[in-house]
Amino acid sequence: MNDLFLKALRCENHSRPPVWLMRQAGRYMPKYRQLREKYSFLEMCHTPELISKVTRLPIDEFGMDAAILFSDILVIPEAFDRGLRFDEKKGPIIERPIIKINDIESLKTIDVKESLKYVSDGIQLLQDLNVPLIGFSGGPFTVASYMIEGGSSRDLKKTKQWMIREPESFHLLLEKITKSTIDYLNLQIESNVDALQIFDSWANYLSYDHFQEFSLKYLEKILIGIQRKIPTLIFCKGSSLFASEIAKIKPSGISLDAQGDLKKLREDIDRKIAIQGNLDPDVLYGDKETIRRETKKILDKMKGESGFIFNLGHGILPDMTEDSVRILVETVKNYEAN
Ligand code: 1CP
Repeated sequence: MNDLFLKALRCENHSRPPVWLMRQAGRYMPKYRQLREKYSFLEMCHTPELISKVTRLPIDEFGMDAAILFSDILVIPEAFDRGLRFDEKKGPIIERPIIKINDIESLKTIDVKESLKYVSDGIQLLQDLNVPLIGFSGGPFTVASYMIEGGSSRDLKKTKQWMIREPESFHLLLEKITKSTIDYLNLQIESNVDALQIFDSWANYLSYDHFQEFSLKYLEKILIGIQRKIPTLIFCKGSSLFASEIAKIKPSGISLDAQGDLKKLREDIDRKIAIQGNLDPDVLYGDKETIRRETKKILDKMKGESGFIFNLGHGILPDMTEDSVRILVETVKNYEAN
């Protein structure tokens, strides 16, 4: 088993940094698109054999040092019975969004062993991977935003209006999502994932104080609820701004967005906490030389650091090419750390 990633999460890695990329199993891969001609995205998420197949695609093609489970953060609203579908143009649609307080009060705790069994079955088919498997969930604030907006949103206007006007019921919603997320992550742990990442992607829509009240508080509850049984990374857009606050809840690692300077952030964050990041994903639109140069800049900056994992500041986009991903991964893997 290649354990570079787990070593780096414990801040015990002394060779080159491990590398994996957010959204590494996705539409930029022709083999993924071929599968999508046969199956809808949700069919793929619901079928253990396809979960296993898609999770392996980037590992087989590019040799990343960790695999991320193929699934989506929106399986939680789906399991809350709010209805989920994916529109080719609009993206995710929640068919029964939260529109009144009673919609929150009547949400029932998810029986994860029943509703999300397909995820644990998928994880079980991945036990022969030769790299660690990362399980995941959304952060409660981000999941709540999809449940209120009814899908993707440019401004999270409905979510923030609700949060500001009705904080009490908004907290109740976050509380309910948190409880089911803890059960869901514990199910993934029991099924044998090696690490977890929590994606509170849209926390960057929050002010500094609201971040603590509506995002961080619930991320901490999750870390406590899973009893820190396995290493857990926290990602959000805005993580380089909120890094020192995130460090206070003691995750194993913080996944940093592309805005922050890794070297400066390393000095501010407790050295027991690993950092992950943070190449601007748009660099993947560059030519070979640009990708190599920008990747090396980060590698040089972090040379000799034991708790560093190479990643992007956010996910790979569907119109990026396999060649650019290959060059990035090769550059990290061929880097002489000493
Ligand atoms: O059309 C298709 O084939 C679906 C494209 C796709 C894929 C491949 C979606 C739709 N989700 C995923 C997989 C996915 N999503 C993974 C696992 C695979 C991997 O990372 O390689 C993960 C970890 C996610 C997480 C996820 N889903 C997040 C958090 C991470 C992030 O990017 O910020 C969010 C916000 C979602 C919601 C989602 N899922 C899919 C779409 C188009 C969206 C909406 C994004 C938005 O609102 O902008």
